[in-house]
Amino acid sequence: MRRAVCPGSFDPVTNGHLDIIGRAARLFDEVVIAVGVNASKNRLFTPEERVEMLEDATADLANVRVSGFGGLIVDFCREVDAVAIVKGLRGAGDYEYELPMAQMNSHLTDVETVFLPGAVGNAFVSSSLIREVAALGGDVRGLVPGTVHDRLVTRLAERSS
Ligand code: COD
Repeated sequence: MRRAVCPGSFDPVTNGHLDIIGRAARLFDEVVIAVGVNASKNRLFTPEERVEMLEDATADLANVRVSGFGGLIVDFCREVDAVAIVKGLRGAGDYEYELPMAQMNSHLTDVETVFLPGAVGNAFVSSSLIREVAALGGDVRGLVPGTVHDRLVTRLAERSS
């Protein structure tokens, strides 16, 4: 059984994330999506809400499960017995950000990092831009799953009332 971990903040999950998760699920026997907290980013959804949205969005992928995690991602990988961390790269900016993390994780353990090139059509999609554009009234349908879009609109309306 070769298991991989797809970590991220997923605040909220986008079609870009789902492309990477779906492709990882074809490469590995099992994929665990690890929902973490990036302290440097503003949060819109709680970790529990993000787990719920991911469970819903990946319900059709039989070998994918979702879990929250705290602490080091390599410790989580050891806990679930994963051999690899799978990350998506949209461009050079992602590579600059991800490479030192992959090197640090490789220094800490023997868990490999596997980079998958993001699909060209999703290259401009990030959770932070989705939050910003939706908050300013822009239409982000088609960039996130339908249920995520609905929850986004509801949460932003709650925040502004
Ligand atoms: N297309 C392709 N890939 C994409 C897209 C897209 N449109 N959008 C995002 N991705 C990829 C990102 O490149 C990333 O690989 C992954 O999806 C998750 O993205 P985010 O933005 O949801 O998640 P991040 O970058 O905020 O997550 C950071 C982690 C929580 C994974 C990270 O901080 C972490 O591992 N923290 C744990 C603590 C730790 O171990 N720290 C030491 C690291 S060396």
